[in-house]
Amino acid sequence: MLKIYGIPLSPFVRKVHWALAYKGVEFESVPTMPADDSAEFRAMSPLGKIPAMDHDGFTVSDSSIIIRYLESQFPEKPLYPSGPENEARVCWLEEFADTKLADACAVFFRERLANPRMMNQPTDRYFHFSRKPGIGSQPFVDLGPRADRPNADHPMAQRISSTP
Ligand SMILES: N[C@@H](CCC(=O)N[C@@H](CS)C(=O)NCC(=O)O)C(=O)O
Repeated sequence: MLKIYGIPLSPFVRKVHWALAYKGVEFESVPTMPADDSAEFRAMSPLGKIPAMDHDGFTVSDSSIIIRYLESQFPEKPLYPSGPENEARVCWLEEFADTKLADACAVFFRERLANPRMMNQPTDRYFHFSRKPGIGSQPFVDLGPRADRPNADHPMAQRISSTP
């Protein structure tokens, strides 16, 4: 039996659920919070991150690694294109989505949803969305201006924070 550990609120967990649904592979979802410190979970995910996978006793973590494993085990409906160039392009997009894009979205998830609605904590008004002309819509984390923030007097921090 294939088990995926992690709560589906995590985009990385949903990414694996979606890959399995696309491939038509049945699995059991085991709701597990990030940083769960049970010995069983840490044996699968030493960094404490979700998702982790248990496939008939073989365990591994990280959404991209899990999906590469699934691609080898269940190759019938491939998720990655054939050919080294196309595969490299898709892997680059996946890496971008998992890092820069996820980090940018995490700020809004934390400040707009998690803190005010789930953690009963106020939103940090110094985080907000702005645009950089010429690049199009792009998320920025506002780091200034505020004396106790790093680079608060940097011109870019001033410009970003003054952009409506
Ligand atoms: N690169 C990892 C990222 C997974 C990740 O950051 N998961 C978050 C939840 S959305 C987590 O478990 N965070 C707990 C921690 O960092 O301690 C992947 O693709 O699976």
